[in-house]
Amino acid sequence: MSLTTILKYAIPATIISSLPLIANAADHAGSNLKADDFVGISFWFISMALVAATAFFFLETQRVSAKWKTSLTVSGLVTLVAAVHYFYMRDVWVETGTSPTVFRYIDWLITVPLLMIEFYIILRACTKVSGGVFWKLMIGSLVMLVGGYLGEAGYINTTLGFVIGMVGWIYILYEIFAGEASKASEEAPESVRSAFSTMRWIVTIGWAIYPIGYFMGYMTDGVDAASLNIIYNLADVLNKIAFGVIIWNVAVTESEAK
Ligand SMILES: *C/C=C(C)/C=C/C=C(C)/C=C/C1=C(C)CCCC1(C)C
Repeated sequence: MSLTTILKYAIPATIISSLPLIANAADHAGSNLKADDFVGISFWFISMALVAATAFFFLETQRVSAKWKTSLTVSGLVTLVAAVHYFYMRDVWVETGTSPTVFRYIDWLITVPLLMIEFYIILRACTKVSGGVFWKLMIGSLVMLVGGYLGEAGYINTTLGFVIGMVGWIYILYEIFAGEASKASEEAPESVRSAFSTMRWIVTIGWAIYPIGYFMGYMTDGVDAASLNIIYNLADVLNKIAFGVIIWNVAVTESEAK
């Protein structure tokens, strides 16, 4: 057996066998989960869905052609990083009944840039796209998240935090709908163009759930901490798992077309 063959099986096997261990490591609060704590239950459900999605995306890298492997790996990293944060967020919620804001934002700070990189990677797999696209999407994400964090954590006025966050998000939307990323996507094959288009609708509609939650949670008396966490949790299923599945679909379609 050659080294590459050994690695081909050893790497996914190691990753996948370690996932339950990771799930267990952060589990201090499990026994305190109450049957009527629906927010806590949603944290549990979603953390397990994220673990399963991670195993799936990593394993499926074996199936697609070389140039699509990176996008699937990145999808798996998004769900892996989120899964680990969910274990900790779940503990904070179950133990204290308060919003795990710090963990939530650390997670976003890692996963949002990774999701943005996906746009760049899938374009790079099939068109000529400049590195500037990558940096613009990165800067937009940072402005969005730093503004939101400063607002939610009480360092600045919540309205100001909201406005700064919105500027970052609108800039990202501009870039993927009308800017350089959008223009580059026009040269891509049909399946990539359609995936790109679905991905940007997720960034529009799926991502809109977070500022709406923020607005209702901090700027009106609309929702309490429990509802805000349910809203953020459900949004993550769409924006992390479903987003990854769309990429998986285009990767498989394009790989089999050859
Ligand atoms: C996996 C996590 C994702 C995709 C998180 C996305 C988060 C946002 C799109 C947050 C957006 C916000 C604004 C647009 C303004 C107010 C503050 C935020 C940070 C909630």
